Amino acid sequence: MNTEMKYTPLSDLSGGGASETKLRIAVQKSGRLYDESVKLLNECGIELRNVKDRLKTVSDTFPMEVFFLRDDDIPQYVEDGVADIGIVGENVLYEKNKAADVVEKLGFGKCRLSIAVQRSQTYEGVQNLDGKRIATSYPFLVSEFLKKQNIIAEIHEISGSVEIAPGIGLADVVVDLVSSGSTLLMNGLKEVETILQSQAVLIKNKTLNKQQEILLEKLLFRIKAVKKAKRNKYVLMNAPNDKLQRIIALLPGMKSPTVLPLAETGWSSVHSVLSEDEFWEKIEQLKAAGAEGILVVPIEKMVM
Ligand code: PRT
Ligand code: ZN
Repeated sequence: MNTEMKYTPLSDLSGGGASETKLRIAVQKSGRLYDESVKLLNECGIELRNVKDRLKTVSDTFPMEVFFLRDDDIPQYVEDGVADIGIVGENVLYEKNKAADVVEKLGFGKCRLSIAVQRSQTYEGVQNLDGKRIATSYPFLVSEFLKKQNIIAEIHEISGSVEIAPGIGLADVVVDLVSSGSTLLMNGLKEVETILQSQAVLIKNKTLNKQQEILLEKLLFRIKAVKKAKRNKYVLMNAPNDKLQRIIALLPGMKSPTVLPLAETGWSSVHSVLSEDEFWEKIEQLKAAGAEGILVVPIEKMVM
């Protein structure tokens, strides 16, 4: 274990004297993961007190303490057990190479760690990286990648604005996070290889006690219900009774669709749940099968 303390100790943060076990979670203080992390906790019924500019806060609605930290420090805090769990990008987790378990992928903060070269440069494969100077904020992941590919190259660690390195003659190649690709484009670079696909994950310390595990299970149950709800929509429609069978056959539902008689004789209201992946296709099929007045409603939680 790395005993070197590179970050500000939070030892006094976890005090407070309360005897009740609290799950201590580390989330990004500000930046790309902050809003979604706090939103996810809220959607799980975990409301946080005075979040603004705080180093830590507590929830009144769940036994939880929240530490707001730089994302780079989160894996270390979780490995050390200063925080029990954390929300961090896979890119940071694997770069820091700390001992923490991934509990759940959270579906936000999606990006990829990619190799990019100048647009004018020809790139035929990883062998082209041999002997090159590579600028990156991810020296560990890059060196692991190069080792696996038997490539020897020079890694230059830069903490920010990696994309300008080739333009100022600092490097031939960059390895950086990409989401839309516009940063690379604006800097005359092209993406040629992906090293890692990344998203925000919930991580946990390897040795949680029984009570902490129970609280984590509770949280995970809620996170899964929130995630599932986001992938599904509640659909209501009217249908003439003679077309019900065809319509029902198109609908999956949690058990089977709900069918209720309408005030108008010969008509029914059909309710069901559709997954995002097949949503539009199903709506078209339902319409063609005779469904009318189709309403689509978001689902807040989905407990199976
Ligand atoms: O202050 P702190 O250290 O906590 O934050 P930070 O500045 O290190 O990180 P931050 O807030 O920028 O990002 C936090 C996490 O968001 C990252 O570790 C990733 O897991 C995730 N994420 C998702 C991204 C991106 N998408 C992303 N596009 N992080 C950074 N970028 C940057 C990238 O570095 C590049 O500069 O955005 C640019 C590329 O974006 P496109 O859309 O132009 O391709
Ligand atoms: Zn960071």
